[in-house]
Parts: sequence; C-alpha cells; structure tokens
Amino acid sequence: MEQLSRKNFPHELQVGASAPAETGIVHIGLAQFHRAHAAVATAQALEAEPGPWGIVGVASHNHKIVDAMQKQDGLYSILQLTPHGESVQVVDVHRKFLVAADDPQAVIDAIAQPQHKIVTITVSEHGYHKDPRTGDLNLEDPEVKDDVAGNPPVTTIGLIARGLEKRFKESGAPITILSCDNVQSAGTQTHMLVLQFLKAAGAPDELTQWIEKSVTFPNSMVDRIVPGTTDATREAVERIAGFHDDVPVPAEEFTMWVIEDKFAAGRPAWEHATGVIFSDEVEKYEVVKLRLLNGSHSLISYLGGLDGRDTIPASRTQPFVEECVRNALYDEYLPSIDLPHGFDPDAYIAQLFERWTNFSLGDKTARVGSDGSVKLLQRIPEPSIRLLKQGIMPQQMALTAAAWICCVCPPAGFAPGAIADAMVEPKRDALRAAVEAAGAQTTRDHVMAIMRGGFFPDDLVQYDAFNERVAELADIIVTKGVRSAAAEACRTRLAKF
Ligand code: CS2
Repeated sequence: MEQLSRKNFPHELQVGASAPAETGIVHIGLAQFHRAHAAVATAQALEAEPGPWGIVGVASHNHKIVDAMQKQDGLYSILQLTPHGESVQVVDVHRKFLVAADDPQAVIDAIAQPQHKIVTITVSEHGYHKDPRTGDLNLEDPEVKDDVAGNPPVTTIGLIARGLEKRFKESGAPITILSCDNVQSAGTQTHMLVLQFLKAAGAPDELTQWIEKSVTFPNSMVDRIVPGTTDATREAVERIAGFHDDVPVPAEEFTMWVIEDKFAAGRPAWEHATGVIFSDEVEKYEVVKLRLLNGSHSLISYLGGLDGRDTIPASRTQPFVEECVRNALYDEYLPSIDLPHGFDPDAYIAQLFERWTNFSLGDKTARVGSDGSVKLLQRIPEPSIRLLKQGIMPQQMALTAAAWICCVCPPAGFAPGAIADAMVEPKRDALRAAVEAAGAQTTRDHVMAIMRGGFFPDDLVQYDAFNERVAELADIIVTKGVRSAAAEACRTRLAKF
C-alpha cells in the first residue's frame, strides 16, 4: 500500500489547514501526545487565521518518528477511536525536524532564532529533572550537572536555558515557553527550573532580568488520552484511509486545552480550535485534571495491573476498582481542589468514567502505570497531606502508593505479573537499592525503606502513619491479593488515625 506523502495527500481527510513554510514554533518532544493535541489545535487555528506558525519538531532522542515524518513530507495521521466508530485525520503543520540528542546546538539555535516566537514542550513528567523531595531542579542529577557545567545540553531545561541565553545575546527578541506536560503549574515550574539552572550555571543578572521582562511561561492544562501506536493502529489507518502511515497516533475524541493568555510575541489563533479555552483560572483546571483524571488513572492502572487487566477499560469496569476510584474521587481528590468558576465536578467525573470505558481505544494499563515515580508526585501528595493534617487517613492515596510499589518494586517473593512487569519505571534500580541498603526482610520494612528513601516529598512522608498504612496495604496485597487490599481501603474510608 502506498505510503502517506504530499504526492498522495488525502485533502479530504485533513484536519484544519496546512502550515506555511515559515516556522514560528519550536516543539520539543515529538511523541504521541503533541501530535494528537497542540499540533491539531495549531492546524485548526491556521484554518481560522493564517499565520507564520509552522512547527519545528524536535524529538528528544528517537529517530523513528522524525525519519518517518520526513519520509512522509511532514504528514501523519490521527486514528480517532470512539465507542461509536473510527476515523482518520491527516495533520500538516510540521515543517522541519531535529533530534536533540544528535544535535543539541541546532535546538539551541532554533530557540534563539527571532522568527521563533513560541517553544512548546511535551517531554513528560520525568523530562523536568525535579528533586522529588523538594520540587527544585535536581542539581545532583548527573545529566543536569553536565548541562550546568556547560556541556552540550541533554536535558530539556538545559536546552531551553542555553537557547534563551543565546537569544538574549543575539536579538533579545521576546519569546514564550509553553509547557504542555502533566505538571502542576507547568509554566511557573518551567520558569523556576530555568532560572535555577541559570543560577547554578553562573549566568549574569542581565540574562535573568531579560527573562523576567521578555520571556513568558504561561500555564496550561492539556487533556487527550493518547495510547501508544501499535501495528493495529497502522492496519486500521490502512483499512480506513487507504494509505500506509509509519507513525499514526491513536487518540480518543475528547480534547481539552486550557491556556493562560500570556504570550510575549503572539500566538496562533488557538481559540478557534476544538476544546481550547483561554482562562485566568488555568492552575485550577490543572489541579482538577491532574488529580481527578490522572490520579485516578494511576489507581486504575496499579489495581488493574495487579489484577491481570491489560487495559484501562478492562480494569476500570471491575466493580472493586470502580469503588476505590469513586472513594478516591469523592473522599480524597475532590475536597482537595479549589474548583474553577462554574465547573460541574459531577458532570466531569461522569465523563471521566465514560472516557475510561473506551474499549475501542484500548489504552494500556502498563502505559498509564509507567513512570509512576514521577507521575505520582503530581497526583497524591497534596490531597494526602490535606487529610493527614486533619487526622484522617487518605486510604486510597495510600492504596495507590502501595499498589505502585507492589507493581514496580515488589517485595521479596511476590510476583506482580506480566502487566506490572511491562510498566516502565526509571527508578526501578534506585528503589531496589533503597530496599537493599535498608536490609529489608519483611514487606513492612521494604515499603518503609521506599517511603523514607527520598522518593516522595518530605511534607508527605513526615507522616509516619501514612507510611505505615502504605506498608499495611502492601502487605495485604502480597499476602491476600489486591482485591483484599482494595476492600480494606474502602472499609476504612475517612477513618481517623
Ligand atoms: C495518563 C495520561 O500517563 C498517564 O499517567 O494519566 O497520559 C493521560 O492519559 C493524559 O494526561 C490524558 O490527557
């Protein structure tokens, strides 16, 4: 079957308009999420209002997507999977491609070029190199250390800081850095991390003053469930659209992007795109999404992983999982959130359950359960601390932590199964090392070594009762199974400690 390219561009399937040759956006992190989210919104914005908003797509390491998109003249498709059918759309907004690991200088140069007005980022939570205990830039991380020392940067924060440094020296033209990751106050955080990087690197005050004056870091909340591409995705695209695409992106229909309108040098007319809201309450929307959607997603994935459920819908439809998730939502997450004006939490939660029940999308339990060590930091500490302060045990937050530990660093003698084994966890070795260093023999000691091992914020693990509860629930998982641990967490909901 013929491969997708400009020669056979199926215009009837195009979403929005094509970008011009002129690039105005540098995007770092070319994997699934950006291509189903901000890239689509940009195509729709360009249809409503043409502008110089072609995208330079920067992959962090992976050549696969860059090579395929170049072969396809920048085109790729989105396979939208809904309970009422499938459809294919073609996106045409990427005009140049780079791989940061091969040529970091080219990325720095692109950030410095005055024609580029926005840098967007989707590098996932672990791309920010934060210290889990304090939330600051982790200056002990070897990659951060190297970047700060002046080597060609390998971290995203290093690339951005060096790009801004060059821009300041050359043109001083204003620019916007827009993080689109699941990080709370993502813009504010990126701003802080860039400044911490530059301070550690001994940057002059003039540079930081220029950043304060000419660079903006809007917060934004991004939402669309986008599973990984498989052969089945490629086959479905061939069947529906009649072309071969090496790198299609499967996605749900729902899409939402709430953005703070704080752009230093203009932006595409994103307000015309589906699901985009410009708001002054972005941080509230971020918290809503990070806790209600992402936090619950983690719980669904770890309970489901331990229960042998391969997909999110297969897990979420188990009554014991649903009960835990409802308790987590209504007892622990929702009361911790200052809701945006006019926001209807019941309608949002009802819609979440529908989205998690999308069997056609088939989002994998192992995908959502991956990178838990960085994701959970955005999800469970604050709601837990809020209840702990009131003397109430956040049972479902403790269950989330216990199930995560049992999946990715199982206590001796416990085999969590193939789904948990497939979860990618960058801290697997560090977790294991913490357990070994503590000489842990029992499940309790194993869990306590992790809880006290610097993987969670100090503000949370200072509550030893919480650590103990995580250990008790993990012990039940190991001895009696995940369903018993879930039942215990539900039985003791909102109990005082
Ligand atoms: C998921 C997210 O990976 C995860 O933990 O919760 O990728 C989720 O699918 C997206 O944030 C949806 O917008």
